[in-house]
Amino acid sequence: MYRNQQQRNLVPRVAAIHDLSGFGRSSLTVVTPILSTMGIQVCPLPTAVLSTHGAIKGHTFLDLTQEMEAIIAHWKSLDLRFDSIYSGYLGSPAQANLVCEFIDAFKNEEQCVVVDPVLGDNGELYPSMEEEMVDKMRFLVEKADIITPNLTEACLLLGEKYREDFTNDELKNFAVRLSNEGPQIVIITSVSPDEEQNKAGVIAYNKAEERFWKVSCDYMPASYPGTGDAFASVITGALLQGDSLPIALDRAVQFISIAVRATFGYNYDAREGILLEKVLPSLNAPVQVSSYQLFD
Ligand code: PXL
Repeated sequence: MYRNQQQRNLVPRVAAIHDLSGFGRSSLTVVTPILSTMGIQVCPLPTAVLSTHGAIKGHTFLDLTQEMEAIIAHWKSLDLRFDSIYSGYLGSPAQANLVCEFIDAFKNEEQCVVVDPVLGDNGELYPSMEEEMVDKMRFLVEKADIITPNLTEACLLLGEKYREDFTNDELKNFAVRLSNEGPQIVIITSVSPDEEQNKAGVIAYNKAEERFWKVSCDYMPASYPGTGDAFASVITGALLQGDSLPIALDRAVQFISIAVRATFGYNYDAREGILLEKVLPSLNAPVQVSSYQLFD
């Protein structure tokens, strides 16, 4: 019945390999609404079920490694075609092998494989993350077309000691070294390009074009879980809609910026994440201001 889906999907379809955390706006509860709003069908392949993301004490955790194998086997039997495979938080190091197998099994020519190597933030591994996951993520990154590490994750993948004040040349060097592992496009978030004070931003490297891009925005003194998931989801959606890399970067930075501003004005427990529901419609607004620049 599904054989004729070898042709194009009527709506772009993403296999979203992330955890499902019930409360706190991260992973699938962020990925799904963002991509759906952008007109993309999300097929979740959940890696774990948690009561909340890991930053809320006492959370439950159900590892779905075995169930993933069964889900993948069923999807293979249906011959599903995915326009993108997009992975994030994994529930066990063994799942990295499963995701690699998934990519091999469902690979097609036009498809874009996005790996968000979720490992840590602010210079530290997430408390729930095993050291072994770093090696496994290195292995998974080789299979990706695009990766979206934050600066902490870039350092962990490269074996570099984390600092906040890397120079432009050091940041470029990190992006090139990561792309040498396989991905055509490397996007590093949570950086301050040009050592600009009060600016936060992202840099990106496109290996085929040998071009670097940067987008910065005003820094807000707040940090919300799940913003990395939101960022990588907008990138995935924008590229599937046909945007160029710098426009996709612009849209993702602007979306996070609006979402943080929509949230920061309230006296609110940051662990609940950005007030996504208030800003989702902005994803369908035309790009009005564009602030990307070549990063020389
Ligand atoms: O946003 C990344 C993320 C995803 N999933 C879980 C997490 C985190 C970050 O803390 O704990 C379960």
